[in-house]
Amino acid sequence: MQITAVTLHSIGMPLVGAFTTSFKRQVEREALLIELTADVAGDSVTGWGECVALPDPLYSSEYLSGCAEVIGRFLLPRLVHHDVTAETVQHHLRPVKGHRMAKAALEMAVLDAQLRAAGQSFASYLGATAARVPSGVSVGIHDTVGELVEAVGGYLDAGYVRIKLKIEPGNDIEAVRAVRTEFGDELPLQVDANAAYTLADGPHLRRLDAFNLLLIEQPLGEEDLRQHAVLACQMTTPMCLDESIVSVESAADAIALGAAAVINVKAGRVGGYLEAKRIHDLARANGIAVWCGGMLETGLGRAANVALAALPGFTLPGDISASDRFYAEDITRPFVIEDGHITVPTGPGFGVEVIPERLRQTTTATTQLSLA
Ligand code: SMG
Ligand code: MG
Repeated sequence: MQITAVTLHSIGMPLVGAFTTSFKRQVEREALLIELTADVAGDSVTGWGECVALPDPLYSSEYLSGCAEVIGRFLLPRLVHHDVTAETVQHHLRPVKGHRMAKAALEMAVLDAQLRAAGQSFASYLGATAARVPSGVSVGIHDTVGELVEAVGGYLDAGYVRIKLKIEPGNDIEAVRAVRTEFGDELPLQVDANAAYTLADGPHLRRLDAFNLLLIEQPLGEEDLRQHAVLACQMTTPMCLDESIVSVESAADAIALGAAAVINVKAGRVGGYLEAKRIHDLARANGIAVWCGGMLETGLGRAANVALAALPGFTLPGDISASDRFYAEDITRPFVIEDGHITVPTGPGFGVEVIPERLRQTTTATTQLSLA
């Protein structure tokens, strides 16, 4: 395809309730959407991408306004004078170091346009095998254990099949104990620290082993692969990495080191859905379970995540909740939870349409990028 126009849409959507992690309390999702129009064999098609970066560089080094700058100034110029396909975007962008979330968003828009032109769904393109995926929910840190237990109860009533508790030093053992006591040993339960601990916390974290958790996600720093391997030997709870896995190469290293028994796959964090698929394939060949993470995506990114999670190696429920877990109103049709599952879209591309009225209501800035 030949790219003919690219518009960046900055939007803001209020969350239905505050979402607190070890690094931030969030009450709104600011997001960056890419609307890309291209000429595909004489037809004009439009595809959409979503950048998963947060406004501040607290989850990872990337941040939203930085991504917008990188896309317009360094990434798009490397695509415009080529006949690009989704499969060659990564190749064209490789000279630019890092900036994986920015690259992923652009690749996503190209992919959506390409699949729409071909009339193919993303799930079928990937080779997805499931028609619906089990829905897990990520529960933020609450002020009191009582409020946390109440929130978990609400999600279980809604049908979520797996609970993930966000933890941090001082909000960990007792929170997990309270949820186990209230909801029993059978509840599929896991925790996510977002890099809030150090290896010196090993003896403390080992206390989590008593609660039969599915996994502990990213207790240590992004660059602490070897330390995660050491910690994994000190605990019986399976070690899962999120922030540390930024590419198929880092996934290969983590597996070889024994730093990850499980991998949280997020397309944005690893530079795109095609790299995410490669990590799925690598993990599957190594007998490592993967599950699909979330970044509070709008319906666009959520649609793509649901298709990714329908690949056969995604053997654990993902952080793929219904749209209303975060948003009263989405910018696409909402994803709903039915019998604990979310249905994989079957329409062309990601299979969802941005609702113009909703885009208008949520937009904070629109930028038409130069193709010169
Ligand atoms: O989209 O359901 C979601 C959020 C899942 O907890 C979630 N994401 O570290 O896995 C993670 C976090 C990253 C975003 S926190 C603002
Ligand atoms: Mg995480």
